[in-house]
Amino acid sequence: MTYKLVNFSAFLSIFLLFSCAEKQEVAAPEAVGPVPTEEQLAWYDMEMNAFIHFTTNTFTDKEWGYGDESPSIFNPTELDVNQWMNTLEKAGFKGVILTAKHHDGFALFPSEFTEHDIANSPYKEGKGDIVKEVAESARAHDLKFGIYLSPWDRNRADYGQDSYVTYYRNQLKEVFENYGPVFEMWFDGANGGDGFYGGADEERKIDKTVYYHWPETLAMVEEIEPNVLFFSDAGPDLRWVGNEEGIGGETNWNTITPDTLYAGQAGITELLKTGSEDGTEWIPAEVNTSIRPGWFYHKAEDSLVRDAENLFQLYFTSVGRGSTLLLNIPPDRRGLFHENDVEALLGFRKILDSVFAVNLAEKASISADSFRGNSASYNAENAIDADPETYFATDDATTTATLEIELKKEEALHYIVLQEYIKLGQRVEKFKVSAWENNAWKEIAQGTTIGHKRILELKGINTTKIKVKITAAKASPLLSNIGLY
Ligand code: FUL
Repeated sequence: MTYKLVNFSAFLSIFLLFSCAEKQEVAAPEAVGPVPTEEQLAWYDMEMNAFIHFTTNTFTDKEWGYGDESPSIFNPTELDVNQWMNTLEKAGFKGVILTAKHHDGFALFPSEFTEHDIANSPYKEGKGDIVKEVAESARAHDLKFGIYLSPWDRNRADYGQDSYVTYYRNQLKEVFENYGPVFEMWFDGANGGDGFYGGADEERKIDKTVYYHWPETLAMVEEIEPNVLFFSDAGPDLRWVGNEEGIGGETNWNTITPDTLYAGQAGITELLKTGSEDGTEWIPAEVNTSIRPGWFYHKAEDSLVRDAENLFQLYFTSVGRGSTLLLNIPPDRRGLFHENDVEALLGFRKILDSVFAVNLAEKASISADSFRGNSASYNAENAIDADPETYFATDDATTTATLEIELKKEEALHYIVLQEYIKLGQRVEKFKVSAWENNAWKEIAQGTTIGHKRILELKGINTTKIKVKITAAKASPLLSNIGLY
């Protein structure tokens, strides 16, 4: 008995040794160019985050408060952050970023450093703290919490002086120390202009490249929250996509060279949209837009809410182009998401669930014209195995690839999802998709970059076979996933 056991385990070790050898004999490709951090990788997987714009503007019907609004007008009488978070969770959002302070300077939290805050409003008789409520409710609904604290402050008398920067940093400390963890810090680009400024009623200009001493300010925040992602027009962790319409670049490189991104430069918005293939840093574009024309709630816009189908198209032009979507949903004067917004969000979820219910590639068979070192670790199967950690790869010298997927039977295909293994850098420059129709290949879609995720419409074509041809890449293409829906 003992003898048999020993024998069996010896056999098992030899077997394991051989199968491991087969898996390990071919070295993994080396990274090409800049690569994402762990936090950036987790951010892609979140796919959709919500933005919440709420302040005195909601009660004055403005988009940019002048800074002279009395806190006494801030009075949401039916406020229910759980209604917001419930809706977001049901709609599939993974994070939420709140305007803790917008340009008007009104703080949605009781700040030690100003009187221009919620503590001086009728909300909960001055005992309320909406930043705390949202942070707590978000966590209870499995949503990560993020903060927008506008650097521009039209209320402060000292805006433009050094003492204001100290004030701003004190408030950053307050929100990061009291309401963390914070996954994303959102810095917007509007900085300076006319305002109340403690009664001065004048125009103030600052040099936004130096005034806030960003390197020191960000280092201070990072000390409190090492994993935070900083969003701004130019990064350092996430970049603006260059428009507020919800349109990501069809060509979307996650890489960009920060030095090329100074405001006012011609073509800057196009550059933010496409990134640059030879960029020196990994700074992905975030696609931010609002469910309504404005960022804040206005009754007159109740009939102008994007509908479910429109939100679904937004998903394509953001997540489907390798970015994430940051969708603003502004609470109304009651302190609730308006019924029209809720209906659109839940309808959007229904469409997503039905479109992506069954991935036909999972049960298909797949082959490639070549794969890395003829090793099973890199064959085409790795692109349909539902494991994002395995990937199809070619030999280093091969920068093109043809993969053929054969379905079990003829199906009507509506969408193809392609994903690169971006941990080792973004590589694909050009690809084509063809379908087998009337005994011949017919090209049905094509694109440039893939990145984290690329979704293309296949318009319901009836077929048994799909071919994905990577025609150009800056190095051996690595595909972690191909999905067919
Ligand atoms: C901009 C701001 O000026 C808008 O009011 C809004 O907050 C938008 C998201 O960012 O820079």
